Amino acid sequence: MAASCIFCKIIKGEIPSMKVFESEKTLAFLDINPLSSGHALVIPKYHGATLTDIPDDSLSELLPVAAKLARATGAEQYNILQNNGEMAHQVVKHVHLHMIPKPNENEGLGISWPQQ
Ligand code: IU
Repeated sequence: MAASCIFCKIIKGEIPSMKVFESEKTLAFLDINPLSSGHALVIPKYHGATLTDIPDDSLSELLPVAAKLARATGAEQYNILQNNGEMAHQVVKHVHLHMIPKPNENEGLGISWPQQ
C-alpha cells in the first residue's frame, strides 16, 4: 500500500467506489469517467506503478478477472487496455487494466456483475 495512492485508498475503503469484483488479491470497480457503460478498472491490491513492479501472483489474476467482467456485461466486443508510464498515457500510478465494453448492435448491454 502507498499512503498517497488514490487506488490504494479505494482498496482500503477510504474513498468510495462502485465495486464489481473483489478477491484476496484483486479489486475491480467502475471507472469514474467511463468511456462506455460498464467501463471497469481491474487492479491488484499490491501497490505497484507498472506491470514490472508487481509480483506474478498479483499479476496473474488481472486478465482472468477482466475477461470475467467483460462476459458479465454481455458485450460481444470490448477493449482490455493497460498503460505503463506517462508517455504511454498512464495517469494513475497503480497498475490497472481497463475493461471497456462496446454496446451490442441495436441492443445496448445487459450488464450483470458477478456475485462477490
Ligand atoms: P490511465 O490508464 O492511468 O490513464 O487511467 C486512469 C483511469 O482511472 C481513468 O480512466 C480515470 O477515469 C480513472 N479514475 C477512476 O476511476 N477513479 C479515480 O479516482 C481516478 C481515476 I484519480
